[in-house]
Amino acid sequence: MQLYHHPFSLDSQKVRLALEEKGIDYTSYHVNPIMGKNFSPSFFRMNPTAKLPVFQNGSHIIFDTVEIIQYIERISMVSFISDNIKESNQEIIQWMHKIQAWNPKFFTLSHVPEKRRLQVSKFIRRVVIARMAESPDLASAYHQKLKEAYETEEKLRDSEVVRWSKEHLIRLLDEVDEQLGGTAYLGGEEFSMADVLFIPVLARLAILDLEDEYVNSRPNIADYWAMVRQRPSYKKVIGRYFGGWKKYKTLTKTWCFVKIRRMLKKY
Ligand SMILES: N[C@@H](CCC(=O)N[C@@H](CS)C(=O)NCC(=O)O)C(=O)O
Repeated sequence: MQLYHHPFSLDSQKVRLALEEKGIDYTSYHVNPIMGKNFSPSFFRMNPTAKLPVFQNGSHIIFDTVEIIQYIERISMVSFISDNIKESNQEIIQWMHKIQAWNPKFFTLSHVPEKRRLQVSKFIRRVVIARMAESPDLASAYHQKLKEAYETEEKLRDSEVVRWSKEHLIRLLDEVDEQLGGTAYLGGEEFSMADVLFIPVLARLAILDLEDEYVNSRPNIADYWAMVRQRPSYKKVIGRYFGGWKKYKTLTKTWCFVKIRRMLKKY
């Protein structure tokens, strides 16, 4: 089994947490979207949306995060890899879809300093154009991604889009906080795939330095966040890259790469 993913990608974090929790071995391929690696022809040919993660088992390729996680659950049940071999119940599945319905894109980008965001966006567009010149047969799919990049910039200028994304997040957090007032985890007293989908949302808020506003202001979520960060899966998938000072190292490394490539005009 192969997973194409990146530590920066929230949906990749969800799938990797599921794989770690279920103890499933896989071959890992890092595809850094900030460096535009998701546009390299070999990856783009397999996945013309260029989105991460992508899970491959033989000829079976899955692009949807919830579907990948449910597939991982089924594999772990069939092979009895994990001690926790219960399939997610309807309540857990409902939580998974509710969490997945919040798209972190506009919220995240609206918290990145505008100058840096525009520089990265321009760099990625240049990468797309360079890859298009190398593989003209993929031109229409590359054009689609360029169009999406311009649309994203336009939407970010619309305060309503950003406000709507923030309100959606607040509704989700309030609902989770209420649930965690009665149970230790999202789906009940046991850790489940609903938690696997939710933990990266909290990690994203921490990376954006928004913990006080969104996490610590909700006591049940704050306690839960302190508890789930102790899990080995969290430490391996997220903590290793973004725990404490490490996030500065991780983000600076990528930023320097983009800056050098821009200077050298090497896309
Ligand atoms: N098909 C995925 C979409 C995942 C997704 O939006 N991935 C983001 C990162 S978390 C991405 O790869 N963005 C890069 C791009 O849109 O070019 C799902 O809905 O489960």
